[in-house]
Amino acid sequence: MTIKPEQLTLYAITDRTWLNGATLEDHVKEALEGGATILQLREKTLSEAEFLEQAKRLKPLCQSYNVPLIINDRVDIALEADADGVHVGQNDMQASQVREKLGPNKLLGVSCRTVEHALAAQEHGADYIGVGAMFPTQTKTDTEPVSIETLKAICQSVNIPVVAIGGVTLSNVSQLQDTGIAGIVAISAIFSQDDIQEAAHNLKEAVSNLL
Ligand code: TZP
Ligand code: MG
Repeated sequence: MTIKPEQLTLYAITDRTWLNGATLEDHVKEALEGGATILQLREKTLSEAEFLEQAKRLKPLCQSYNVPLIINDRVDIALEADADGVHVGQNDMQASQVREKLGPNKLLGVSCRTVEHALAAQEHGADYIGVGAMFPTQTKTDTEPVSIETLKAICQSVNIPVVAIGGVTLSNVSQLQDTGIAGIVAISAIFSQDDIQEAAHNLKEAVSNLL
């Protein structure tokens, strides 16, 4: 399935770290109210059953905002929850295998750090590509930074949309101007903030101004 670039303007990825007693649905609703255009459920600590239940709870919420729900890593959970797609990294299931399991009607996103990764992902059926980490981040510490030049080269080499991820904040988002991205991905710049809705709104405005 293809995704419109404008659906990737502000890509929010969930994180339970800052829930502080709130539910993930509460936080996601705030991000959606703030204007997130696509949402990824990323769970690194839940059991399989809990992950699936969480995905099933988020599905109608995202649908009510007309926002695609993407599941991190787990094709089986995406299919069972009838999510809109899956996002995989270079160390997860191969993109071609994911596409085969997903069929043509779901979205597939692939994390890439090089032009070679990006061309392979496109060839294997990816609908969009995530590139990063672009800036230092506490959220994922096992990733080396990707240069702005590499980001630009990736955007030029593929004909599917590209989003920039990793350490993106209101203060550095302008550095992504003229790279060719369709949007930005944020975890902490949205979900660690006291006012999630306002954080999402401000980020979206900043990104929209440079696209
Ligand atoms: N992949 C590359 S960097 C990253 C992921 C999942 C973390 C992004 O989180 P943040 O808080 O927006 O830097
Ligand atoms: Mg992964």
